[in-house]
Amino acid sequence: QVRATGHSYEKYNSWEKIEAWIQQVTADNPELISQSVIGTTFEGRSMYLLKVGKAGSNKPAVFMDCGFHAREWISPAFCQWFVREAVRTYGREIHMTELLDKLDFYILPVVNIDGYVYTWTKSRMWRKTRSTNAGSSCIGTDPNRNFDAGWCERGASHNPCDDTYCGSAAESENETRALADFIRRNLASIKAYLTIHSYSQMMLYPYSYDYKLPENNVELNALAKATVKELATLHNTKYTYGPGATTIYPAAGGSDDWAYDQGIKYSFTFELRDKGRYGFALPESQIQATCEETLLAIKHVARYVLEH
Ligand code: ING
Ligand code: ZN
Repeated sequence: QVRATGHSYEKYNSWEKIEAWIQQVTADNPELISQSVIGTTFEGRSMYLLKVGKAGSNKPAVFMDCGFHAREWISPAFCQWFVREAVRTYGREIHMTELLDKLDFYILPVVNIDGYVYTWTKSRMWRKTRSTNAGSSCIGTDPNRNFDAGWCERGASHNPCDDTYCGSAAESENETRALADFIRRNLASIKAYLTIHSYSQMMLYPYSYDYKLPENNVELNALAKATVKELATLHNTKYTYGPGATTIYPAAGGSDDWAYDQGIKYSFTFELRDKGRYGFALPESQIQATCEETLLAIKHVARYVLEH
């Protein structure tokens, strides 16, 4: 399907290959995919957003992003896998067909493109963006500490040299501002916000910036429980689930908490494989199994959202 770009769904792809893939998959599937650019990264790269779904009016939408953190390579691999499976199984598999007929998926394949490029070219374990910081020689802000949700109150640092630096202000980064602006503009249609990270095998919901619980926490807990059960049916991969603050750690400024407080009542952070054996350096041999099981989870959430 995708030719001559050197792109492979079973391998990790450089940004150059992902960018070529974005153009190719859009060109090859005009009935299902349209493309836009929602912003520009600090280093000037275009932030592409794919809208995946059968054309229709007033459709609800699910927003999903990948590649917040540069070193979490399995995350962009999953967004690519998801788009491929959407176009490959539309009209062939009843559930995907119904999902794409009735809702749109907004897919942001890589949020932190500059950081991702840096992990390919300079330092594999880089996490943050690549923006400069006034008064410091240290580079980058943690994009998942940069949202206006209890910004920098806990589990985040005011020191630009730290990996969890919250930035000079909420939405100080081009990348987070572009994402937040898009969601604000499309709040009427976006019913779910899904953000894909690694690693730990967890399905997290708000809140992470505080120990309070979301108003629909009973529903979110039940949905997460059913979703991780579905995920495990494929390869018996075990996920834990719960509110971020008590399930992983308290951390302010995350995108899921921010999206939830904007009124998006189904907001989840997924932490994909593994649980630490390989960590961020998950071998390519696990891409297929990881993406297949995660696809089950995402389809489960989307179906739930459609029915509620
Ligand atoms: N984990 C997330 C992080 O940004 C998280 C956990 C989720 C924090 C939601 C805050 C809100 O630290 C990884 N692996 O990045
Ligand atoms: Zn992350």
